[in-house]
Amino acid sequence: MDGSLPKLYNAWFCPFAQRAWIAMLAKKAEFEYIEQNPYNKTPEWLAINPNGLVPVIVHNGNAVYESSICIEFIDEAFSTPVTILPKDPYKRAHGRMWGDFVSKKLVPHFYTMLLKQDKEDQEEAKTKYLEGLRTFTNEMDPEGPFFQGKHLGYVDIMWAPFAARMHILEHYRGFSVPQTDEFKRYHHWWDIIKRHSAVANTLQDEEKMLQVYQRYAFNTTRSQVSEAIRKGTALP
Ligand code: GSH
Repeated sequence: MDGSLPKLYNAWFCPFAQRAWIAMLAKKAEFEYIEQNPYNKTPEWLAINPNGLVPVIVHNGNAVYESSICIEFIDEAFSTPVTILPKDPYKRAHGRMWGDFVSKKLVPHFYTMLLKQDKEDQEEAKTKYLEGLRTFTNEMDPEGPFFQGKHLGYVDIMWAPFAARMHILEHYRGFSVPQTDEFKRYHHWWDIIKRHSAVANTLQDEEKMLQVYQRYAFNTTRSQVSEAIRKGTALP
């Protein structure tokens, strides 16, 4: 233990970094926020994370990266009364299964929908995104209000940053979650989530966000995520 506060290397526009940020706030852990431009691959930055991606948490001289791992680390490393993953082993596994669903069945379609310039490819991504959202919604605890019940948890944190970027899809691709009965639970979930202080304090100006995502909508970004979508490989 070196006594200094844990550092969170974050980029304000990044949904993955937002996960770690929400987890820190939800956990009520003390930390130092460091705004990091992940695209500027200086030797200092690559020494912190050789992959050059945000988020990174540096705690007691050790660097932890990968947003889903950061959430779990925050939950385990800081002993506060808040727990992010449930205590029960099955519920923990259930949370991880649906966090994995977010990573594999939802997030890739978000980026595909934005990056692809061909209308047919965009429509295919919209169909898959909606299909994923339907499955995700059906798995939400019916009593809620959160995904796994009464408390903001792992799955909520995995998905909230992407739910917060729905206006980007609406603006650039005319996509929105239908206001139908089958998505009632989803809309209720988002209404609750966006007001939770840990999420609310990480939300950004929508106009500013649209500007940043222009690079995705016009397929000019060279981010590692966009290169993976172009090549059809797994996201970094
Ligand atoms: N799998 C990583 C995670 O979940 O933490 C993805 C993180 C990620 O892609 N972060 C982006 C980044 O740092 C910003 S949103 N990009 C820098 C680059 O592409 O070089």
